This record gives sequence, C-alpha cells and structure tokens, in this order.
Amino acid sequence: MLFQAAGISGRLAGIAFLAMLGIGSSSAAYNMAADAPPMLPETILGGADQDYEVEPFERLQIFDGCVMNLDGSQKFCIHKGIGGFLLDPNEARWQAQISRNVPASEYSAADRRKFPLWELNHVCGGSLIAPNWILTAAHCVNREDIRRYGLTVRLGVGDLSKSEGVAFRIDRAIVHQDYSTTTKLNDIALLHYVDERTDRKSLTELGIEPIFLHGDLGEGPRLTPDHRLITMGWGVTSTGPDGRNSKNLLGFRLNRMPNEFCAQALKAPERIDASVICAIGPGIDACQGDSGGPLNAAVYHYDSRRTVAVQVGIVSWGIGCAVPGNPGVYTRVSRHLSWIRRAMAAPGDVTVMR
Ligand code: 4AZ
Repeated sequence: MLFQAAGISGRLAGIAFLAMLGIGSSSAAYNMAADAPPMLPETILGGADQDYEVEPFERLQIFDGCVMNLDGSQKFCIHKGIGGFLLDPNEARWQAQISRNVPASEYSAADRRKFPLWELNHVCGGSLIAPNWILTAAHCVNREDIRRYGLTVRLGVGDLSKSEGVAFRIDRAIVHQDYSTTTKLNDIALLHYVDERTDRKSLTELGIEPIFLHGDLGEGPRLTPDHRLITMGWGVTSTGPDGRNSKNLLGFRLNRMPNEFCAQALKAPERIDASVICAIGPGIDACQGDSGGPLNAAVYHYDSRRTVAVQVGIVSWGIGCAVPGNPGVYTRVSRHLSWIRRAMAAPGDVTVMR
C-alpha cells in the first residue's frame, strides 16, 4: 500500500472500516445492524448483471489523482486528502495473508540481514469468502512455490511480525484458465485451505468472518459511481529498491474511476474491459504485496436490513503506485461470480478452469 499524501493517521485505528466508509463507529465491520432508513448512496438497487457504469461520464476530467467534473465540483474526489489508516483485524475480518513456507536458510545472508522472514515470505493478500476458501489474484499463484515449499494463509492477523491469528495450510489452488499475463484480464484464483487445528475454536470466535461478494446478495446492490471504496493490505509503502512491506494491515479509501477514463489514463484500452474496476485515491494506492487483497464497499442489504461489507474487486495491477492520475486496476468480482461458484464446487483435482 502506498501513500504519498500527508495525513496518514495511524492513531485513528479504532474507527477503521465502517467509520472510514462513513457508517458510524461500530467495531463490527460486518453485519452491523442498521435500523434507521439508510441515507447512503449504497442503497441503490440493481444486481450484478447491471453492475456497470450507469452514469454518463463525459463531463469529467482527471485532475491531481482525482476525477472531477469539468465545472469543478468534486464528484469523484470526495475523499481527497484522507490518508491511510491502521486497521485492526476485527475491522477487516475477512482479510487474509498468503505467504510461502520458504525456510530462512534458503535466503541469502544479505536478504536475511535486511528483511525479516515474514517479509521475505509474504506473497499476497486475499479474502475469506466461504469456509476453507480464499479469493485472491491469479498472478499470486506460483505453482513452483506451491510445489517446492507450500503456501500458508493467515487469518485474523493485523501485525505480520507477530504470531497473531490462525494459519492454515493451502492444499489446492484453482486459477482462471483465461488469466492473461499480457492483458492481466481474469486475474482471479481460489485457494483452498485445510483446518488441521486440534483446538477447534470457531473462526467466528476468533473474530474471523467471510465477506460477501458483490452480486451475491439477494438483492444485489449496484455499484454506483459514488461508491466509497476501501482496499487493504500489507503491501510496500514506497516503491523502488528500498520499498518495504507494511507489517501492520493498512486500509485506504479510494474513489471509483469510470472504466472509460481508466482506459485512457493507463493508455491500455485492451486491458480495461467490463471485467475490471478501477479506483484511485489522491496519493494513495495499492502496491506490490497488496495484490490479491479485496477492494471493499459498504452496502445496505435490504433483505437483512443491515449494512454489510461487500467485496467488489481484487487488487490486480497498476502502472507504478500512487502515480498521480494512474488508477489501480481490480478484478471485478461480480463478473466472476459464476466462476467462483463453479470453482468451489469443482472436483478436487481441478487446478485450472474457465
Ligand atoms: C503489484 O505489483 C501491484 N497500483 C499491485 C497493484 C498496483 C500496483 C502494483 C496498483 O502487485
């Protein structure tokens, strides 16, 4: 996660996720009761099939890392100036860390002097979407790492340098068959883990919960251009050779950028189609090591009359990190719901599927 803007405010950790999205200060980011009629843009109904740009965006331009109306109103710049926040694991209960089990002895002495083992072995972020299933990016899955060392997923962890949360062995990875290393389209994968604990405390008791997927709710709320988004991860906080991962989980508020603009901004129209979603923040961005992690929105769920956290994207790629005017690109979850469902139901020997 990279931030260049001033105003990083780690002390505000306690009011993380929903507060960041403007929805009060409950410590439960998930299933928060919301009895009062919602007054949020998140209440627009639609459904996954309609989850695409619904407003004309012609009168917009990119300015200073934000998207603004030509008349100067800051329609897509509502969070300008707000930096990153330390996230407590309780406020990101679905957040997963994926690491590889390379022993310290396999790294050079120079690397070991410079980096702690947790940092050397950090691979990606991910999200718990169902018991035993972690959603992540296809580019996070390296079969050679899996074969030689194995992968571990950690849940319920905030500080990677501590032995917080629970760790599980990943026994299976399913990658989207159409993932393209050139266009980065279909950058989605599922990891299956085995729970070999003898002390069988439920994950809920440990403060770990799956996140809803966008489009998977009974009445899928449509993502609107105004939606406030947050991404989170342990990615590097600066680019270049001295870039280091954050040991603490950081969350960042982002604005949506319409795909049409995103394609222009990144000069990559062939890589920006309806299966991705773009987001941008002033001087803040996902970066190396955040990949595979979720892009979340808070939506009001009519069926349960609650505001819930919903995953709308998977951190996928960008051109640099927090480069002014360059949005980050995320795999659009609602476009891959059917793949996700079919992959979770596939026979145990399936490792690649379309
Ligand atoms: C990466 O290297 C990466 N700015 C992920 C996301 C972004 C950039 C780089 C988005 O995994």
